[in-house]
Amino acid sequence: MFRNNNDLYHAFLGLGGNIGDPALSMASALQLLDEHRQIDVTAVSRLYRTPPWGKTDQDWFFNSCACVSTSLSPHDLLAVCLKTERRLKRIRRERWGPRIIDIDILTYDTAAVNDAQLTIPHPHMHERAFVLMPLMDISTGISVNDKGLAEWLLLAERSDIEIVSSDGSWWELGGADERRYSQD
Ligand code: A4P
Ligand code: MG
Repeated sequence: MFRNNNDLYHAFLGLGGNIGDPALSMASALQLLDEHRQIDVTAVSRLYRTPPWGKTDQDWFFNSCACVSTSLSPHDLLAVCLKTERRLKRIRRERWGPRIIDIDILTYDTAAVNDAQLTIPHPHMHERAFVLMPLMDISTGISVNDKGLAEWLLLAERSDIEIVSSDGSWWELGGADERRYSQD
C-alpha cells in the first residue's frame, strides 16, 4: 500500500501539551511539519483547553487536531512527528505525564497498523473528548470501531472543555497571536 512515493495519503494528528506555552509549541510543531517537503498541513481545528485525562494531578492541557496529506508511510510519518517533538525539546518522563508537546497519529487513511512502534487508529482516540471535539472540527466522516465520532463523543466526558480560538488559524505565522492562549 505504501510503495509508490508519489501517492498521497491523509492522516489526522492529535496535538497536546501542558508545560510552558503549549499553544505556541503546537503552532511551531504544525509549522515544522508543514515545512517538510513530503507533508502538507491541510486543516487545523480550533484550539481547546482541556482537563487532564488519565493522570489527573497535573495542569490542564491545550489540544488540537490537524489533517495532513503526505507521501510518507505511517512509520516515516511517526519518525517525523517524534523528531518534531525532539526539536521542540520534549523530554519523555512518565506515561500520560506533563509534556511540552505530544503529537499522536490518530488515523492514516483507512490503514490499520499494530506493531511495537505504532498503533493506528490510536487506541484511545475514541474515548477522549479532547481528541473527538477538535477532530470533529475538521472531519465528520471518520468512524472508529464501527461508530462515528459524534456517537463516541456522547459517551465521553466532555464537561469543562473550553474552546479558546474561534477558528483554525491560530497556528499560522502572522495569524492570531498564539501567546494570547498562554497558561501564564
Ligand atoms: N506510538 C504508538 N502508536 C502511536 C501513535 N498512533 N501515534 C508509540 C504516536 N505514537 C504512537 O509515545 C510513546 C510511543 O508511542 C512513541 O514513541 C510511539 O512509538 P509517547 O508520546 O512518548 O508516550 P505518552 O504520550 O506518554 O503515552 P501515550 O500512551 O502515547 O499517551 P497519550 O495517549 O499520548 O496520552 N489529557 C489531556 N486533556 N490532553 C492530552 O493531550 N495526553 C495524554 C497522553 C494524557 N492525558 C491528556 C493528554
Ligand atoms: Mg503520545
